[in-house]
Amino acid sequence: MPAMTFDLFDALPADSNAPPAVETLAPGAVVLHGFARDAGPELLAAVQTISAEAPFRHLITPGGLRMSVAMTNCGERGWVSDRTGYRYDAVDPESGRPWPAMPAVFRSLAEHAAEAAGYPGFAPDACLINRYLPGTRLSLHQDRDELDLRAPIVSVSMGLPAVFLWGGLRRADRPGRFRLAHGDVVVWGGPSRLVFHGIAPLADGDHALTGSERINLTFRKTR
Ligand code: MD6
Ligand code: FE
Repeated sequence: MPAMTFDLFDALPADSNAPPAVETLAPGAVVLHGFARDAGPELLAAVQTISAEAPFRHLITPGGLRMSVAMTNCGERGWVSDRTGYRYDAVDPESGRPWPAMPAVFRSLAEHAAEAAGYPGFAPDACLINRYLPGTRLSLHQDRDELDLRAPIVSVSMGLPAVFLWGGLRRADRPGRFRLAHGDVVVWGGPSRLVFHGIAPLADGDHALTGSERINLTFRKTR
């Protein structure tokens, strides 16, 4: 057999069931598999610093339910919920102080991911940080509290893997299920910007960097 055959064979993915590096969910929406893996330790260290200043908390929905996801924020504005509704606020209502600044490593990763997904010039002013423990879920929702819906959202998954529920433009649309692993980045906008989505209850596990947690960063341009 000519050597070339072996070269070509070696070029095939080791695991042909592995998802492609870029997976398309729908028009305007992609998963960049592993895009944030190298930055993981630095991103997680920054999450520690931020949550020391603005601790994770379980927000109350307008309907009076306590969210199972714990949240905090960094950047110029943070997403908050209480009995009066959802909003972006420059001040952490728990402390009365501005949210911690967005670290340069966060901003740079978000801008590069957006560019790689076909959204050059993304300038996030807010980063919502979600913390999941086994059993934590996020029910189907749209992200529609941002004023400028032309900007995409960049979402970074770290720690334990999750099942991402990806629906349609109507709440009743039956969602597909996609695995999001440590280092995966979802970018979506354009025709998919208002798609309903959520996270299935997190399975038990132990991750080398986060233990029993999943941490998700979502970068937004809120105005
Ligand atoms: C999460 N993500 O991955 C929840 N929203 O934990 C979101 O709700 C989300 O990943 C808007 C855009 C991207 C997202
Ligand atoms: Fe969302």
